Amino acid sequence: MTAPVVPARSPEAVAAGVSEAAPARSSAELIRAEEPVLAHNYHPLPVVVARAEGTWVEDVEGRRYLDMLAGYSALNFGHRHPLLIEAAHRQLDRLTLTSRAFHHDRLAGFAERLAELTGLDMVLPMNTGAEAVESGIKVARKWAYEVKGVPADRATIVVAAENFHGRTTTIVSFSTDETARTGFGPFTPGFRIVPYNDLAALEAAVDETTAAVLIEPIQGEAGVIIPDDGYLAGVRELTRRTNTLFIADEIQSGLGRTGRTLAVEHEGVVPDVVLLGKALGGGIVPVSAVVGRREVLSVLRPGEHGSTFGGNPLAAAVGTAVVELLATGEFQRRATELGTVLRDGLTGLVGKGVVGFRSRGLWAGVDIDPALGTGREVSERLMREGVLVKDTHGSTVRLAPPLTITGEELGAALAALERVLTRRV
Ligand code: IF1
Repeated sequence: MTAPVVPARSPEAVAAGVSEAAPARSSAELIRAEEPVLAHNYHPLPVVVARAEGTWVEDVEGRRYLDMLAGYSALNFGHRHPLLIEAAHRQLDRLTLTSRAFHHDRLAGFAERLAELTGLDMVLPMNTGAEAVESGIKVARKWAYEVKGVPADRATIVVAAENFHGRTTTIVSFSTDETARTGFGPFTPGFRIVPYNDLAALEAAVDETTAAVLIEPIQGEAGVIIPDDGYLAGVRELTRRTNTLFIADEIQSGLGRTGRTLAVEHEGVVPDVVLLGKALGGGIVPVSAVVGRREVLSVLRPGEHGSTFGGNPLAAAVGTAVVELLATGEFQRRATELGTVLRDGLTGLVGKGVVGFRSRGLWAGVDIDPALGTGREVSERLMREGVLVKDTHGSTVRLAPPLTITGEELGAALAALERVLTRRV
């Protein structure tokens, strides 16, 4: 079954969805209009999304596409999940922002439910993933000075090569991706970089100055790189033995994506700190959080850290609804079951344009035969087949659909990939 490309609807029908104040412009006109006025920090596919529901997005002209990127895993529950939209609407009609200069009636519940979901004790609510990472770095350093006894300003944090933790100056300070770093120095000191999935290298890098090991349980942007069984357990053992914090960045791997609430659960590991973001906001508002052991987050005292929007009522209401959705286990089950369909489908394409892939749950990094084109070229061909994906590096394409995807939709996406790889459409 091919993903239906709905014929363009009448301009009047399309315009009906657009506010009368703004005259309806075509996709091409909107793309052209962006050029002089929008920073060119992305090279988007030439599709202009105007509406979406569940696994499907629709462009300005009414063409429909299967969304196999899901906002880089920020749309785990699909576009506009009805329960999440309802939670947002209810809160929009009551209270949206107080700042944390005052309490509000949604924050305790959000923190309680999020702590319970992760098996940890305390929550520091922030907004974007990078803010959660930055906050985790600050808390780890303060814990090192006040609890571990590292001399002032000497704390180190060990990270993995090929990491992706966000785009702030400090975070790109420890990136190994020249594109993400070049031109943004000077950089923040205090980080040591070791090869991912290498416990010996990690052991050698951790010493009495080390506050934390910060890693992704599965490296997303690197191409869905899954470490060997035992790596995460090894990191846990090493950090416990050396009184070092294990900080797991689950911003992309967490919240159901791999078939578990957190990816670390595949090895039964409980980190000292978990960083969450993306899908925590239900694809509606930016919501992120640092969730950790009491001993760690207790180092923060009034006035030492903060954020205008961190933990705001609308974010807390949506975040609470997201946690309630995850508490049912439905999305984790779907990611596991349909992950098998994805894995089997990709296995069938190995040797037919796919040279290799890595997958866990509904998350896959697919290495395309470079002879067939770059990841970008494959993404463009898939777009013309009604499927939206994003390439990572070179000829690797990432597949990360909403966890609400049906077996039929997943089959349609895999069929489109096969057509693109075999018929050179
Ligand atoms: C972009 C991909 C990139 C993340 C992990 C923290 C953050 C991210 C594991 C920061 C964000 C996003 C950022 C976005 C594209 C996407 C991404 F890996 F998901 F594909 F870039 F590498 N930790 N990842 O994946 O969260 O501040 O963005 O909320 O920057 O282009 P954020």
